[in-house]
Amino acid sequence: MKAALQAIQQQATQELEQIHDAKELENYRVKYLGKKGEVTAILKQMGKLSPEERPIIGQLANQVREEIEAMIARKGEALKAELLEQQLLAEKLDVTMPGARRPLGKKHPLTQVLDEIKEIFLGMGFDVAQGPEVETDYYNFEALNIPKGHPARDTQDTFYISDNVVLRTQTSSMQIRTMEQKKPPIRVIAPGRVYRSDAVDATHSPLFHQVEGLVVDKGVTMSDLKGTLEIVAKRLFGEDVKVRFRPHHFNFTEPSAEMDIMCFHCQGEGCRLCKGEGWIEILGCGMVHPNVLSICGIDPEEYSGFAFGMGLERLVMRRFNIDDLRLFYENDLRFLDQF
Ligand code: 2U9
Repeated sequence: MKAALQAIQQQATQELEQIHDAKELENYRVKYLGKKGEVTAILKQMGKLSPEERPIIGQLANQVREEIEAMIARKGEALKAELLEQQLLAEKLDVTMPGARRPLGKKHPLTQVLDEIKEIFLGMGFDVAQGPEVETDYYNFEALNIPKGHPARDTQDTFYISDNVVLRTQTSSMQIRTMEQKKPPIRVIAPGRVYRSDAVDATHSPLFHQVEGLVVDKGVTMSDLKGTLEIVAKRLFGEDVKVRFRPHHFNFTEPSAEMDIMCFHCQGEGCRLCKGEGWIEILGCGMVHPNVLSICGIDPEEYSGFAFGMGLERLVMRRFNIDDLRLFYENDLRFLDQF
């Protein structure tokens, strides 16, 4: 038995060298010290020994068990330290390495120019109003001096939700609400999405963006309109830009006009960009119709105002020389990256 114990100890010492992880170490513990382990088996046979042999072999067996326990503990510590070392090596971080660069997102060209326009008007004391894209017939048409059956309704190709509810064809409802709620002086712009039942092509889309504006106060005149819109044109297209106003007709303004800028490509000579005109149309405008002021509870004898409206897509197309409006909505990064 003594020889058997010595053989076990020798074998256990050798075998320990072959152990490389915690699982193997546990198997090793079970093999020698477990309930059915080799040392335990010897201890179980102690009863068969003579009373003289028993304490000698017992002491030796305990020594062997304690030695194996100590080896397991030492090996366990060594394995842990090895594991930690491996982890530290794997997680080593070189803080001097350059970081991985992520591509930076950009603002959509429509948003870029809209932000510029908002800044220009905010700088001139205007508020920015926002409101619903689904509107009642009253706010979209009636209050703008376009009664039921008026031919001006046909030109706007309206999407009807029901007899009395439409997708707004212009953002003017916001100026109507502003006039209903506030006393003059009023200075407000209303940017936003509008809808018209148009077939999609290079210059038309059933959804587009407008920026409209309204000024109402005592003594507001056509020259305030011209002065204000000329400043806006210069800020957007450069200080050298020349503007002109042509008479036009809108139901909600009287008199009405369209504002052109001199073609920045040919300086008025006429080229492909301005279709030979020398001038490029930028926006529509006019003095707010007295009927519209009255409908909103503002006395046209005491107050006057001017209003304007521009299509954002067309403006951005002119600004960046873009020839197809569909590019704005396709989310093609090769296009969007250029701005
Ligand atoms: C109120 C009174 C008057 C807004 C105006 C225009 C002229 C205009 C078009 C430009 C191109 C629409 O996007 S477009 O198709 N708009 O020409 N809009 S005056 O007039 C108003 C608005 C609100 C209460």
